[in-house]
Amino acid sequence: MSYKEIEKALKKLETKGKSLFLAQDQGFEHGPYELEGKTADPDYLFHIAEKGKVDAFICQKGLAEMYGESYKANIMLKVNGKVNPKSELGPDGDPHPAVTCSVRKAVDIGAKAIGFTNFVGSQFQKQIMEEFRDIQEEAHDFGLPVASWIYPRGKKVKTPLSRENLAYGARLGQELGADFLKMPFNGKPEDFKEQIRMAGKSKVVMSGGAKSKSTKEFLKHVETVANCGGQGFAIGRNIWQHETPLAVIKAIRDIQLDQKDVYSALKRLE
Ligand code: FBP
Repeated sequence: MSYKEIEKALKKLETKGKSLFLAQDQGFEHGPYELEGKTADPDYLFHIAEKGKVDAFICQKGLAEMYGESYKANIMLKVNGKVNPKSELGPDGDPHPAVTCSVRKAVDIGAKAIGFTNFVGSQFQKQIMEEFRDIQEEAHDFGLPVASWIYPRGKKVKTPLSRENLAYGARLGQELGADFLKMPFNGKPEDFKEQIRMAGKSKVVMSGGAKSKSTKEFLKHVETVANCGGQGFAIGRNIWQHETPLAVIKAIRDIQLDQKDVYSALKRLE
């Protein structure tokens, strides 16, 4: 399929040219400690995605297959994942996620995009990149855009958030053919702009990170990234672990789509 077709599919993952994805694979990636109270209920999470009108809800196959049909939300199906290495159930050594879903199955489930983590710097990166090659090519054959999580990680990686490593990661993601690059923001706008520069046509979205103690501080990051020209955000815990997730989504959209500042966006939470 030509890239023009993929570009048409990408438009369906945007609102006014920008993207906000809600990510929930932390039950898999981190463990039950992330899923306090109602956040363990997939219906609660899908409800936030639908009511919040995010551009896609990111989840593993189980949630997508058993719950997705009941909700009006685009699904970005995460097709690889790893168990938390800090858990007794997790593996030792550098990360090498399991491929957990085929592209064909994701298409059957109705996914509108595919998500895949590339741990750049892992001693297993050769295999991970080769797995990504197959996924990316098959997804594009089916007309599905592909998002790559680009996380510098592995025992050789001493500074995962350095400008050099993030910029290199962005370039690897672009040259591997990922349509979106879901990447950390290290707090330095000039470094994020460099990630965007290295990414070319690949669209850089900021990864949310652990729940911030202060919504204001979190929204300041959102504002900075929006001002850098980022495509958007793929946020999990800072939305669904918040007591008013839909208000947080509205605040993010105010900043992202209507160029409001943090202080006026915070009114959504009053
Ligand atoms: P958050 O916004 O909650 O951080 O989610 C983004 C995400 O990339 C998830 O998709 C993934 O499960 C998790 O972060 C990875 O976390 P870690 O950096 O601990 O591997």
